[in-house]
Amino acid sequence: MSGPDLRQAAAARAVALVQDGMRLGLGTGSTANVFVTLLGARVRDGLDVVGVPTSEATRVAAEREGIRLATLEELPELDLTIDGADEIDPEMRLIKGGGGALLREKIVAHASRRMVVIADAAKRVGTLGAFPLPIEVNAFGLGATRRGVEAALAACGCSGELALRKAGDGAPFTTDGGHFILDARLGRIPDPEALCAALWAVPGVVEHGLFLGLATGAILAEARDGEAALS
Ligand code: ABF
Repeated sequence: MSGPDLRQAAAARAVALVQDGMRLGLGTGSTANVFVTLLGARVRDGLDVVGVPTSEATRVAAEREGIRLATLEELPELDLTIDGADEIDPEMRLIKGGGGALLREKIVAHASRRMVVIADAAKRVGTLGAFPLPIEVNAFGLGATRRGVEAALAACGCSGELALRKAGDGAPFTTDGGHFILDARLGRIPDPEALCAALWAVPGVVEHGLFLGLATGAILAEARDGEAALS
């Protein structure tokens, strides 16, 4: 059983949660992308939903599938968001943003009554932090913001390398919102709530990849006896 099979199984279960008339948040990443593809098939079978995409990549994929789209100006409250994650802990706290879409993902998740995470069960961790924490920052003042982020990390008992994310051509990676990302390799995050507050207090930090109190459910897929088991 491969990673794609597991993503397919989790996404298929999530599609079954979608009901006629729902206003949906459409996540980003390879698992969310499978969800968009499966949702497109249901839409072509007559399901009537409207989606708000969390990235330009997802917008393009959803349009290709014929899914009706809207903005949060038009639909400020959503029924359900389905999105992937990079890590999920036992309290359903998440690290997200490995794909760089964390800002729109968090805005959309916050606007949703429910947010269900779909992922390979390998994303489950006891303590968040093995996956580098993405911190989206304004390009203006990068050096000063970086120092502020380092101080916030240290104040929360986190240490590790802070790296400016690069694109394939070696230039800084730029998000859909035109910002940069600092990836913090921390190993473990002892107090995610404290770190969340400390990072938000740094001018220049636009958003970070700690999603706390946003996920209301998770569909995690793992291989068991050659089949995909969901939990
Ligand atoms: C998005 O896609 C991100 O928040 C997360 O970084 C990533 C997960 O990707 P995948 O489903 O490809 O593992 O949800």
